[in-house]
Amino acid sequence: MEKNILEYVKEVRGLLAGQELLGAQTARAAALQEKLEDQSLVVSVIGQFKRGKSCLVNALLGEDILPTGIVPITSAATKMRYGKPSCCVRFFNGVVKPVSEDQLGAYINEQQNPGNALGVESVDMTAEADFLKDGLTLVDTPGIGSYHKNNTDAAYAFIRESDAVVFLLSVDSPINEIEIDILRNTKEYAAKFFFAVNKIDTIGEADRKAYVSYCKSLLGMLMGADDVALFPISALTGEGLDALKTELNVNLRAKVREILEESARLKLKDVCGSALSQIELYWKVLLMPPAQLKGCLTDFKNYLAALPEETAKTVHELEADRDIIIPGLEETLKVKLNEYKMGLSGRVTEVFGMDYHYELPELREGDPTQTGAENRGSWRLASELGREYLEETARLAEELGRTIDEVLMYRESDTVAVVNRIYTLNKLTRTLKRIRRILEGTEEENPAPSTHPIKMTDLCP
Ligand SMILES: Nc1nc2c(ncn2[C@@H]2O[C@H](COP(=O)(O)OP(=O)(O)OP(=O)(O)O)[C@@H](O)[C@H]2O)c(=O)[nH]1
Ligand SMILES: [Mg+2]
Repeated sequence: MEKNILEYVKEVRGLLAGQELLGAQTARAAALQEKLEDQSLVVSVIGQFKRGKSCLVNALLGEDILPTGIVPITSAATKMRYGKPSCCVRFFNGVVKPVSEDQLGAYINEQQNPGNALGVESVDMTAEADFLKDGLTLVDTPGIGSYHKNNTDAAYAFIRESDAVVFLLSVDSPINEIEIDILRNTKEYAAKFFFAVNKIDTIGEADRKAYVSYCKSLLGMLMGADDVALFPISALTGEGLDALKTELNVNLRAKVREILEESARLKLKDVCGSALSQIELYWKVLLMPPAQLKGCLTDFKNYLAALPEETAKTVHELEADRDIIIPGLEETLKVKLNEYKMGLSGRVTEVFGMDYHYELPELREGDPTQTGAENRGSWRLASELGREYLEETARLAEELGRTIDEVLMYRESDTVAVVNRIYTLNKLTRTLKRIRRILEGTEEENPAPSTHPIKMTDLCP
């Protein structure tokens, strides 16, 4: 590609910005730009459940930081970066809670947090381990394929963010269908693979050799490569770890820029694909039989109309309608506001089948600028905070109702506005498809610019 990948990321971000229904893709393009500018590389340890991923992360760091165990355990991704030891749990509703290392299990162990009832999105940890130097993020992901489907989903969600992966097998079994699936999926997002087979301390030399030779040829076939390096290791005894570490130093740490660029290309291709699918969903809604569309809209409007009563109830239950001071109320209402936004997007998906994205502000527990008695704001009257919450939720609902009317061109009396919207959308579709083809290497850059005037076909999906 002539243009560098950062320029394409910026172009896609610019194209998507301001498109009401493409907020999630815009946010991903923005995150990709930040990642490339910061040159921050994410390497994840992935694999089927119980292969020894958490043990391997501990071994690479040289510290027993992560909980490990015999039964399905890890239920959320833990991102490790270099820094003074610290640990924060990140929840789906935007709350970020500092916890001590020994509390970690309560959030990321399937047994202590079954089905992820606490809504943990991921954990951010810092440790002063040499392996994490040079801005590397090492991630322990949940195991894939166990009875606990939420762990599989959490792992797959994180794989999308990985630039490189250490794919961990174990001598317990040769590569199976689940692992082949993981590999196929990961190839869509990660630019570099390192393969290791764990628990070699449990078998003899002859079995090791047979295992490695069998899996190496299978992996070669799956990766479309003549030769794939497969590192036999024991995360428990440390055997073979030095060879794996050397490989990671030579082919990961020393090649950050190269890996990031390739990973950004894969991820940007996915962002374009996801924006195109969302546009397709949007067309499906627009082309619904009018009576059906009207039914959906009525459904949605009824939902919005019922919200003020619900939010008033919340305020009342929290006693936020009284002239008293309630410590921590401001923080509670901020969390409720994030959850309110999550409810709105969920409902759009439910009724129309499309995504609707809200940026959720991060809410740090224990941060004096946001919470706690030191915060002057928290001494405000509950009634005032409650009123603000009611106003803000009403504004969000009204804004969403208007956006939905606009994007679905409902009750739009101005024909020019309708034509413009369709034309812009079709132009965006064509541009995204072209960029995706360039990223795939199936189209040349800089074709002669089109000079044709607007045709009827520009106005149809
Ligand atoms: N013998 C032996 N056992 C190991 C080795 N590595 C891990 N184990 C054991 O395998 C079990 C699972 O280890 P974990 O590190 O928790 O595995 P995991 O892949 O993180 O598990 P999930 O997160 O639940 O998918 C534990 O009982 C470990 O002690 C190893 O190299 N040799
Ligand atoms: Mg684990």
